[in-house]
Amino acid sequence: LQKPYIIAADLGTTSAKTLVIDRDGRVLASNSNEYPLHTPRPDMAEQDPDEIFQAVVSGIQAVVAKARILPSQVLCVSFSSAMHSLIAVDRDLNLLTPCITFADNRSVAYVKTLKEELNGHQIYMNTGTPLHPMSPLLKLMWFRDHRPDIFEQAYKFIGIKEYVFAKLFGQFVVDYSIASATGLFNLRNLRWDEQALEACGVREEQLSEPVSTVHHLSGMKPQYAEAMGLHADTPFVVGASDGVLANLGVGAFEPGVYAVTIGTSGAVRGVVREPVTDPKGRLFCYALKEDFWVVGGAINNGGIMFRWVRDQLATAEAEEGRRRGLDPYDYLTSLAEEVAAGSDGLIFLPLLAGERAPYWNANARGVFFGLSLYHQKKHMIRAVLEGVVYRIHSVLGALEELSGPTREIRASGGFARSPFWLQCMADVTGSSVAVPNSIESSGLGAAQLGMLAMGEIKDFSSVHNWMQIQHSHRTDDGNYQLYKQLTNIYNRVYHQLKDEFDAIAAYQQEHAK
Ligand code: ADP
Ligand code: DXP
Repeated sequence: LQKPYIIAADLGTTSAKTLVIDRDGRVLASNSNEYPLHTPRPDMAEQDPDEIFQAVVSGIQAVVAKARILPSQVLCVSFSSAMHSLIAVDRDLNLLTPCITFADNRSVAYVKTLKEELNGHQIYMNTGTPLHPMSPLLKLMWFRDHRPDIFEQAYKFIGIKEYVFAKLFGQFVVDYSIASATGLFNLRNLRWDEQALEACGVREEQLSEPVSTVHHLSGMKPQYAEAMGLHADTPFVVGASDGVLANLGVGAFEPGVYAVTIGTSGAVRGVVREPVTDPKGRLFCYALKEDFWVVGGAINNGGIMFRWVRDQLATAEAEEGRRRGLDPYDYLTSLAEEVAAGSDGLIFLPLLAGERAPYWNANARGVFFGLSLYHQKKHMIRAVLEGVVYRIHSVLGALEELSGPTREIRASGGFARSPFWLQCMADVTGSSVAVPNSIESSGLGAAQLGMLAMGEIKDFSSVHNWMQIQHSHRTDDGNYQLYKQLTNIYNRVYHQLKDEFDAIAAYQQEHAK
C-alpha cells in the first residue's frame, strides 16, 4: 500500500495528542504536548490558541519522526477536538480573545435569561446543546453585554479547531460535530439556527461555514508543512468532537451499546441514526456524521467523588494503603468489598459539585441517607462508589427513553481500572459491562473517520477489529434485585430534597468566606 498511515490529532482540554495509526488500527507512535489552562478568576477558564496551534504542529512533527514514516506514506491527518470553545478573531486572524473553554462559567446568569425570556427550550430542541454556561451561545450573549468593544470588532467567532484550520489553510470551516456543540446550529437542517443567532445578536457570516465531518482540505501553507514534516498536499480531514469520536473509538455506535466514561467527571453516550432532542431538556445531541448522532448526558460528580473519599473522608485508610505499598484507591476498594451489595442500606447522593444531567441542578449537594450506628467507614466508601453508579444509571434511564434499551455498556476512564466498580455497574444497571483496550479512543475514532473521508472504508465496521475487549462483567441477579429497591429510594430522596437543596445552597453562598 502506498499510503499506509493515518495521523490523528486530538485537541484535548489539557494537551494535544497525536498518533500515527496504520490501517489495522495499530498505534505506531504517540505524542502528547500539554498546554496550561488560565484561570485569572474562579469563573474563567481560558487557553492560548497559539500555544495550542504550536502544540499541534510540533505534535504532528514529533509522531512523524518517532514512527519514522515518509510524508508520502501519510494518507491523511484527521482531527478530534474538545467541544464548546470560543475565540473572537479579526479579519487577519488576529486574536481578540483567548480560547474560552467549556469550563468557563462567566455566562451562567444567561441560562435563566434564555429559558425565561428567549424561548430557550425551543432553541435547545433545535440545537441539541443543553442550556449551560459551557455553550458558546451563552458565552456570546455574555460578550455582547460585557465586552461590546470585542463583540463589535469581531470578524468571526470560532472554536479552537477552526482556528487551527484557518491558520493552516486560510479558510473558516466548522464540522457539523463541533457546530452541533455550539448551541447555535440547527441539527435538522444543518445550518446556523436563526432563533439562536437572534438570541445572541450574531450574524451568520460571523460564523464558519458548516461542513461534513468527512470534509477535507489540502494545500496548507508551506511553512507549516515543513514544520510538520509533511507534504503540503496531505489531506486534512476536519473530523469531529472528542466525545462523539470516543464512542466510535470504543465501538459503541450500534443501537443499545452505550459508552460510559467515568474520569474526574462522567458521561453516558449512545448513537442514533437521526438527531433526537429531549422534550425534558436533559440530554445533549451532537453529530458524528450526517447519519450518526450521539445522544447522552454528562455528570459533574464522577471519579472526583472517590478522590474526595480518599482525600477527605478516608484519609487514614488511604494512608494505610500507601503504607502497604498499594494504590490508595485499590486499598479503599478492598475495604468496600468487605461490605455486601447495597452497603447494608446506606445510600449516598454524590452531588457535591451540583449536578448536570439529568437534573441540571447547580444547587444539589451530597447526602448520606440511611446512616445507622451499625455502619462503618467501609460502608461509606462502598456507598459512595455505588452512588456514582446510581447517577450514571439515572442518565442511562433518560437516554433509554430516546434511544432504546441497553444491550451492553462499554466502560472507560479511571473507574475502568477497578473490577469492583465495573461489577457494581453491571449489577445496578442489569447490563453487561465490557472494557475495551483502546486508551486513545478519540484518536482511533478520528482515524476511522479519516479512512472513511478518504474512501478507504465504506462504514465503521472495521473499528471492531481495531479494538479488543479486555474483560467484561455480567450482572449478578441477586444484587440487581437489591439495587433496584435502593435506586427507587435514591430517586425519591433526591426529589423530596429539591427545595432543601436550594435552601442549603443559598445558606452556603451567603456564608461563603
Ligand atoms: P481524568 O478524567 O482527569 O482524565 P481519569 O480518567 O484518570 O481522570 O480518572 C480519575 C479517576 O479515576 C479518579 O478520580 C478515581 O475516581 C478513578 N480511579 C483511578 N484509579 C482508580 C483505581 N485504581 N480504582 C478505582 N478508581 C480509580
Ligand atoms: C467536557 C465536558 C462536556 C461534556 C458535554 O464535560 O463538554 O462532554 O456534555 P454536556 O452534557 O455538558 O453537554
